[in-house]
Amino acid sequence: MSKIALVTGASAGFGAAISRRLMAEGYTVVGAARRLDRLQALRAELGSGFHPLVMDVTDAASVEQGCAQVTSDFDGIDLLVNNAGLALGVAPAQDASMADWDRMIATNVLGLTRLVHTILPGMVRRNQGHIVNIGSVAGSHPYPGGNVYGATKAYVRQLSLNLRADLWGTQVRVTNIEPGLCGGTEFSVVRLGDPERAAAVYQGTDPLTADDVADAVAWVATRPARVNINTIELMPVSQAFAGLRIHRRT
Ligand code: NDP
Ligand code: 8X3
Repeated sequence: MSKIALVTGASAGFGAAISRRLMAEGYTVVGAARRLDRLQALRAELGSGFHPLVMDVTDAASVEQGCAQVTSDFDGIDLLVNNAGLALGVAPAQDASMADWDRMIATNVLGLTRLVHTILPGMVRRNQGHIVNIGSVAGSHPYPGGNVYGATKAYVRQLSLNLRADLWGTQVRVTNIEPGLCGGTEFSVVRLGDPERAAAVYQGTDPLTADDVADAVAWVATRPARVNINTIELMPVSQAFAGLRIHRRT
């Protein structure tokens, strides 16, 4: 029997790459997202081992029904990849949109938490399973315009570690993967709302790719059962820390 992975945000970017990679590792993959046409295209590419699931992680009923569907179709979920997420805007906090903040919190914090709350009890009952959360360097390293997006990823980071504390004595594993600048996904188009501005983010850089992130997910998931990788932070070589800024009176 192949292992079952539930990957959220499978219709694009990291989630699609993670789905491809996990299937290559022998997993049966349930790929969840809101855009069914994208999931169906992935099904056409990957075959019957990929199961599209329409789910909006911000909608409690959608998550409940989707997860119930997965647990009735399969014995249990061996690997949950909590990848669905987004950034909206780069404005300083004092100019940012509350609607954007609301949506980031609803998706990156509440959505991810809802998935954990729904799936984790079954993993503990079976004393087997692995939750891989997709955080971000933005959760550890502040930058101008990162405000609520970075805060949501700091939440993901701390939740991942706190889950480990609660899961002591079980075989259930938790990992937080924190990528830096990564190109080739819809992330910056969603964040900036403009393909040209999005393309400029990566101009002259050699950013991470979605396959690099999928590689990290596959690696943590295929360690021996005794090994828990708590955190992976990965950046392109072209990205580094900017340090602290000092404003001087003129
Ligand atoms: P993309 O925009 O390419 O993909 C985001 C995915 O999330 C899509 O499949 C989208 O599917 C899904 N999604 C968004 N909102 C919801 C929702 N309410 N319910 C269900 N699915 C949803 O972004 P990336 O692949 O680049 O990013 C994936 C994750 O990685 C995010 O959590 C992001 O914060 C994080 N990240 C990204 C980095 C980057 O530079 N790209 C770096 C570090 C972290 P659909 O619209 O069909 O629902
Ligand atoms: C995405 C990476 O640097 O744009 O999480 O915040 S960054």
